[in-house]
Amino acid sequence: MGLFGKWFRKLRVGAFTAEDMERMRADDDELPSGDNIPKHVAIIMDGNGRWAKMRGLPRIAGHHNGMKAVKRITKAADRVGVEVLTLYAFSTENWKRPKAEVEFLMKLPQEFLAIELEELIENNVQVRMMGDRGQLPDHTVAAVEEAVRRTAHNTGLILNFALNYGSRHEMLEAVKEVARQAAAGKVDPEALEEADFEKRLLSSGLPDPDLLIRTSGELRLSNFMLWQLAYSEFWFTDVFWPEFGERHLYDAIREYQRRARRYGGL
Ligand code: V07
Repeated sequence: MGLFGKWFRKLRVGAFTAEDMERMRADDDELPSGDNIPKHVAIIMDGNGRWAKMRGLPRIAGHHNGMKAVKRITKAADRVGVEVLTLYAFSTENWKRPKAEVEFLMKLPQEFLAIELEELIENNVQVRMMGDRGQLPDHTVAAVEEAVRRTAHNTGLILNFALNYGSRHEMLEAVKEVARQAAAGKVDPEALEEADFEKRLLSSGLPDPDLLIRTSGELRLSNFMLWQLAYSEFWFTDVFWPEFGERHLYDAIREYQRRARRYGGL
């Protein structure tokens, strides 16, 4: 069917549903607005290596261009009023990659912050990190902690990097802490509530993600925020992360808004 065939057919029979009207309005303007902007957007930034391979470039070129997308999407998320942006930068499984690639990846936080930290501060962005600091190189931790410290009092967008993060590990650590307290007689196991568990997760204090985005066509969670994503909307795209632009984020958010409206109407 042609570009307007779908609408043309409906025009002829004169039957626009409320949903059609919404979709046509949303297609018109780029920037999502109004109610129902997701407060917390979480993104699995996949497809950097594949993007590079398709161009005959080394994988690290893909990671480098992925970093540019981080800047672009941080600005775009801030612009539409997202309050928390969580980005999966490095998983606990990523250590299995070739040593040289891991070493390159571990320099990216420094490189990113050397270029962007001043602007993040100017824009009132609060940088956070979620993950196991123990196995990370000192230079990586130092750079991230400096950014966290220098932006701790900012009140704008929370830019939360999942770095050496794995959800099962995160939950296991929370369980161990609760179990230690129970063994010490400090908590009654029967009286435990979700909140007692939640406050021991690395995302403690943040709202659960409203919207999860994964790029590059993979349809898995890959050990990312398993507890926190229990009620989130999922949005997948074939676009590789280095090519992910404002437009894609806004498409995802508009789709989220559409779903939220439908759900709210029930
Ligand atoms: C990384 C670029 C984005 C695509 C995914 C893999 C490669 C930004 C950071 C970062 C992390 C912490 C921080 C500031 C910036 C980053 C890694 C990889 C390991 F405080 N991009 N990016 N870290 N990539």
